[in-house]
Amino acid sequence: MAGDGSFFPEIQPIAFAGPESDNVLSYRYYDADEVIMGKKMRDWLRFSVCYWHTFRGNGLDPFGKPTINRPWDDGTESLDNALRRVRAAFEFFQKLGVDYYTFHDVDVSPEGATLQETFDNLDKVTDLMLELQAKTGIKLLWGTANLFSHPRYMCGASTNPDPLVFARAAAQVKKAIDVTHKLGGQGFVFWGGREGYAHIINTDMTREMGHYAQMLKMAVAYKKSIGFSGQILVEPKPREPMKHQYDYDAQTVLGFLHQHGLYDEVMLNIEPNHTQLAGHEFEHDIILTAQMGKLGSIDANTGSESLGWDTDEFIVDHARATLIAKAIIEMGGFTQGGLNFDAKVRRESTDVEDMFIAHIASIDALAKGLRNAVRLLEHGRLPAMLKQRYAGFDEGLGKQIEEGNSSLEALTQHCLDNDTEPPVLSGKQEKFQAVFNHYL
Ligand SMILES: [Mn+2]
Repeated sequence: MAGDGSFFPEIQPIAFAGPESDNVLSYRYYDADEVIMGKKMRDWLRFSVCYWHTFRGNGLDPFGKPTINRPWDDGTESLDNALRRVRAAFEFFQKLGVDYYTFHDVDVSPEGATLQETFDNLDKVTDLMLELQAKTGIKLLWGTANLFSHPRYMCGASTNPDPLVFARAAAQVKKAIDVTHKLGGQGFVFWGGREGYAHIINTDMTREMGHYAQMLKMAVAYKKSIGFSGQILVEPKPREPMKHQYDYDAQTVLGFLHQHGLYDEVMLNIEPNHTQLAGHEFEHDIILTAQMGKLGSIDANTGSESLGWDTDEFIVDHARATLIAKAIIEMGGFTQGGLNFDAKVRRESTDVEDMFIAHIASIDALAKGLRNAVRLLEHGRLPAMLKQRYAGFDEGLGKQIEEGNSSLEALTQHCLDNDTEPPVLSGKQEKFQAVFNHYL
């Protein structure tokens, strides 16, 4: 084991034990090397552990102090503590049996007294990460820069009214792309936590959004200049921490990218809890971007319908997992993205084994979802029902409309020549729902 087996002595590597297993420290549905629909489960799902929740989360909330103390973490911002935490993290990834992880710059490495010292710290910590990657075969899914925690970013990073803050954010982005590239990461994510406003009266939205587009253009240009082949991703979220955030939801971001000539350069990282905060159903943005060829990666989590904030819970619902897996299969699988657990154990779940159980339960739910989606698609009944619903657009008048070969005049003439009401066609929603449930 990467950490000499010294951080989780009670936990054996998590193995596939089959659906009859009652051991919560085993997989019932996730058999990593099993081939289904022509691909190993590990390659369909590309599971990733996030560093920020799982190795920096301590249960702090606006009403209470930290509840979670990890035995390897002395709670200081020392370099020694950061390096010890990296060794614990790699042992966790390895025992869990995931292939990928993700991190923000400040998750792994302490900020120094100067920018140069901050960079030097990040170099030292990522040197150890590179060494442990080589030793374990674990890979970096994507990296990112935290441009929202430090007070300097309180009024935005690339959307800050002060160009010196923009410059500081640019320096942080450049360094974070450099270490992501060094670690062989397959993507770089922008989540604009402070890229929005608290009140419209002191905000010039057009200038701020223009500046944000400039930051993305600089990142794309820099990525190309150093030969970094990972994807640049934007992660939508409508609010929290800001009252309004510019990356509101997937459709908003796609329009923004198109407006600024970035559509072909930037993919989306979709987090279902953020989709829910935007007022959509859990699966909406995943299915939308998958169908449009813009789903780069997924931050696999969910919220609570009864709460209006981002609770970052692990997905355990089989119906939802099936909808996600179906979208992934229908787009042909991920190329450089994956299912990254941007999810945290509850602040009341304070045992070390809870970290494992939470990930195992969600990995298994998504693996069950994959198996369900494969049966649903191979059986073909539901896809055939959907195709039938739109069959009118496959020929004649419908085909002319769809292909742009019709006009208001031509359609008016058609209606006058055939002056009858269109038939009432049932939407059959309940039948679709009933058939979907056959595969769960
Ligand atoms: Mn996220």
